[in-house]
Amino acid sequence: MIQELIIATQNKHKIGEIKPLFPSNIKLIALKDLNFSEDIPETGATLVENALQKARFVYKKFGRNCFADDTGFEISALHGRPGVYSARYAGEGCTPKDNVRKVLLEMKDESQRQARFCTVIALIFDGIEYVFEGEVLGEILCAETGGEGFGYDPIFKPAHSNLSFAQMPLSEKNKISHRARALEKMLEFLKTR
Ligand code: ITT
Repeated sequence: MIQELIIATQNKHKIGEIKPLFPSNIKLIALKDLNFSEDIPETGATLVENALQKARFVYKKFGRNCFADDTGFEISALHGRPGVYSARYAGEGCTPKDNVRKVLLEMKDESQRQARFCTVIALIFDGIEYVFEGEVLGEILCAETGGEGFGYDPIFKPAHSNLSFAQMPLSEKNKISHRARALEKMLEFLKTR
């Protein structure tokens, strides 16, 4: 039987990454398919709170199974920043490029360059909430490198790779990414439903 699942995001890059990882027996429904184009509030203090807040918002509105992704980019030398503030690190209304520039500036003279991406997926299935997490460890590059991907991808090089996320084709990023790992756990869970 085909299951339907709403993806509770307005970020088209996330949808582009998630879609190819879905099996054909699950139909992914985007918010734009439901003519819903508003930003979903995310005011929590953690990725888990934000993911749950977004999923609950969409579940309340449509009353259908759904999941949300909240992702943070955490840099050790910056004590975990941008973290939960990854989308608006350079200030309200900033662009992803502004965020990248701010990080590069803050990291200019820093030799300790460890960083990680973490994705929390909150799923609401038949009215019950589930949370899945994925991470990828790596380091901050000294300059933007590559034109693929989105957000902080041009300045992140995963461990054991010679390429930044933005130098990889999507199929490569999707083998190791934070998002793919969290999604894999959710898809394993859905197999049991
Ligand atoms: P939704 O809340 O509508 O899902 P968003 O863009 O606000 O979209 P997040 O709060 O989860 O999503 O993400 C925060 C920011 O982190 C996002 O705007 C990107 O710039 C960045 N980001 C998220 N996932 C990323 C990835 O896989 N690679 C690089 N940057 C990423």
